[in-house]
Formats: sequence, C-alpha cells, structure tokens
Amino acid sequence: MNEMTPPNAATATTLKDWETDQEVRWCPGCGDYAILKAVQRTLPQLRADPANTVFVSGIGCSSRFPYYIESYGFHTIHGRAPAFATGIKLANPELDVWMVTGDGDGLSIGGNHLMHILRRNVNLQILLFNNEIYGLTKGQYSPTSRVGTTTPSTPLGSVDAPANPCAFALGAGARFVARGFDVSKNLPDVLVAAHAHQGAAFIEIFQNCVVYNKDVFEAFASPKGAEDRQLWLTHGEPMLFGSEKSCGIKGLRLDPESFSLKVVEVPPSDSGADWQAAGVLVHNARNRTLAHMLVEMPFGAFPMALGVIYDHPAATFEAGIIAERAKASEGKDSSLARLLAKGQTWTVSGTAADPI
Ligand SMILES: Cc1ncc(C[n+]2csc(CCOP(=O)(O)OP(=O)(O)O)c2C)c(N)n1
Ligand code: SF4
Ligand SMILES: [Mg+2]
Repeated sequence: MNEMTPPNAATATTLKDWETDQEVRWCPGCGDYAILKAVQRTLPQLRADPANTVFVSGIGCSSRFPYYIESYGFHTIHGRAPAFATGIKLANPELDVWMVTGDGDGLSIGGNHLMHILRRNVNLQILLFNNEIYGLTKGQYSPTSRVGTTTPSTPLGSVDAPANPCAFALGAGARFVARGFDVSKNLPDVLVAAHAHQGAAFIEIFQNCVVYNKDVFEAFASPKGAEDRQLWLTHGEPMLFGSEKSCGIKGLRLDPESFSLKVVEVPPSDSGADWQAAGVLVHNARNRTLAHMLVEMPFGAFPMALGVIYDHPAATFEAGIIAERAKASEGKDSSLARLLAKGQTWTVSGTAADPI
C-alpha cells in the first residue's frame, strides 16, 4: 500500500472517475471485464488518488488493463512489468503501484522477473490474471495449462505439469498471497486486503478466456454448488465449507500422521456445526506452512482455497534502499550539482557555426 494514500486521506472518487475513454478491446464475455469493474469499484473504497496511482503491465490481453484505468499507466514489454514497477517504486516510493500480468507474461517470459519482485518485497499490488492460456496470441498453451490441453502449439495435448502461481509466489518469498476469480463478489475484499499489506501483495485471479479456454474454472467458479467447492479463508475463522442444504458442512483438519490436510465432515449440533470436535483448523494467515498446504490442495478432493491465504508483512525493498542511501550520505554533501562542479572542471568553448 502507498503510505501517502491511507484510507480516509485525500481523494473521494467514484467508479466513473476510474473509467477511461479508450475503446475496450477484449472479446465480449471475457472475464477481464469483471476484474476491471472490481478494481474500479475498489479504488474509490481505498480513497486512492488517480494522480498518485500507476498501473504497470507487460503484454497480453490482461496487460491491456492500464488503458482502461484513468490513472498513470505503463503498458511495457513482455514479462518485464516487474522491472518497470520496481524502477517506479524506487524513483518515487510514494506512488501507489498496481502491476497487472498474465499467466504467460508473468510465468513464461517473465517468470524470472516476477520471482525477484516478490523476493525483494517491493511495496505494490500484483494481479496475475490466470486463464491458463495465451489469449492475445490466439490460444497457445501456457505454463498454467493443465496436462492434456489441446492448443495450436500442443496439437496432441500438453504433457508438462502446470505451474501453480500461488506456490510459485510463496516459493519466491512472497509475504502476501491471495486468490480470487473474475466474477466473484469477494474480489474487491481481496484487493482491499492486498492494498493494506505493506510489501509485494500477490493475487492470482482466475479469469475466463471465453474464446480460447472457455469455462476451465467452472467446476469451482460456477454459482451452482459454490459453497461445496469454494473455501473462502478468513484469518482467525475455522476453515469450513459446504452447507447443510447440499453435501453437508465440512472442514479442513491436519492429519498428524501424513502431515497433510484432510477434509472432515462436521456433524450438525444445536450450537451450530461442531467444528472444534471435528478438529477443524482455524485459518492463520501468518502461518507459511499452512499457506503452502492450502495452495497445493488438489481441487476435486479438496475445495479451491480462495481469499487471503498468507499475509505476513516484512521490511520492503524501497525502505531498505532509502535507509541505506541515507546512511551512506550521512555527514556528506549529497548535492549532485556541487559534485559535478567539484575538482577538475573543463570549459567547452565554440559555437555551432564555429565548432571546436
Ligand atoms: C518478446 C516477445 N515474445 C513473445 C511475444 C508474443 N506474446 C504476446 S502476449 C503473449 C502471451 C500472453 O499470455 P498471457 O500473459 O497469459 O496473457 P493473456 O493474453 O492470456 O491475458 C505472447 C507469447 C511478445 N509480444 N514479445
Ligand atoms: S482472447 Fe480470451 S483473454 Fe483475450 S480478450 Fe478474448 S476472451 Fe479475453
Ligand atoms: Mg493468459
């Protein structure tokens, strides 16, 4: 989060203030529209100031995002948004920076760069739109495509194991990892939590590419039976899902023998579901081991873990650099003008007509 724009500070805006006059070039029905609306709805809640906000992206359908937000924006080069975003934060740490990337942009060509912005803990929000495909370049498979995905570049089906963006982020040292999906009503809450976090806040947003990878997230994103397939995490609350009306209430507990999570049935009780007796764990967003387990849960046998999975702030990159610079220049003259004028100097004479 940008320290200069705490909630209730400066600017009162509405969703309209964040809309641009640019023609939106996404396909009709693309999940990107819903994410755009969620972000435009959230920025006023954050009291964000368009004059202090920068959206930075790489290349891809998702990376067209900065055109559609009325703020400063950089549509940069493929996979290199982290380098630009880091530079922006170092040049002016007070700017509120949001980085937008795709599964291809962020995890293929930009995987290396994404790793470093996360491990450095640059203070910004990173939205990775995961549609498990290269949308912009007409549907080649991506690092997150499931095994067997048939595309123009994998005509017989992909054979390589997909990358898990949240596991990647945790492995790279991210201190905030969350998940949401395009049409989820909870997405703005996740964005608010990411913005409140000091440091690199990574959000994987499942996004429906209706043209090249339609409905791949339907199994958990569909409103029908959502409560049985989505586990929305809240720090300090038991990890429960399901409902009495459907498959019953269930929860996650730790199996000490296999040191892994297990789904358990929670029998109904007069005082509500008796989750404690069933050994259901309480979500602790500061527990890194638990975060690893939650992001690795195979969907199907487990629900999809959504919301804030891990949130444990640490010192930011910019703070470290600023402190180091201040220390290095302590008691010294740090004026660049005086430095240039110091010592041996030359006078360059001559004119354009009379070159030296
Ligand atoms: C150096 C370079 N290599 C390849 C490309 C072609 N290219 C453009 S976007 C893209 C993949 C985008 O996929 P993703 O990040 O998942 O974005 P989506 O379109 O799915 O939102 C590729 C390979 C490029 N623009 N530049
Ligand atoms: S190709 Fe897919 S991701 Fe790109 S705009 Fe169309 S639907 Fe959206
Ligand atoms: Mg993609």
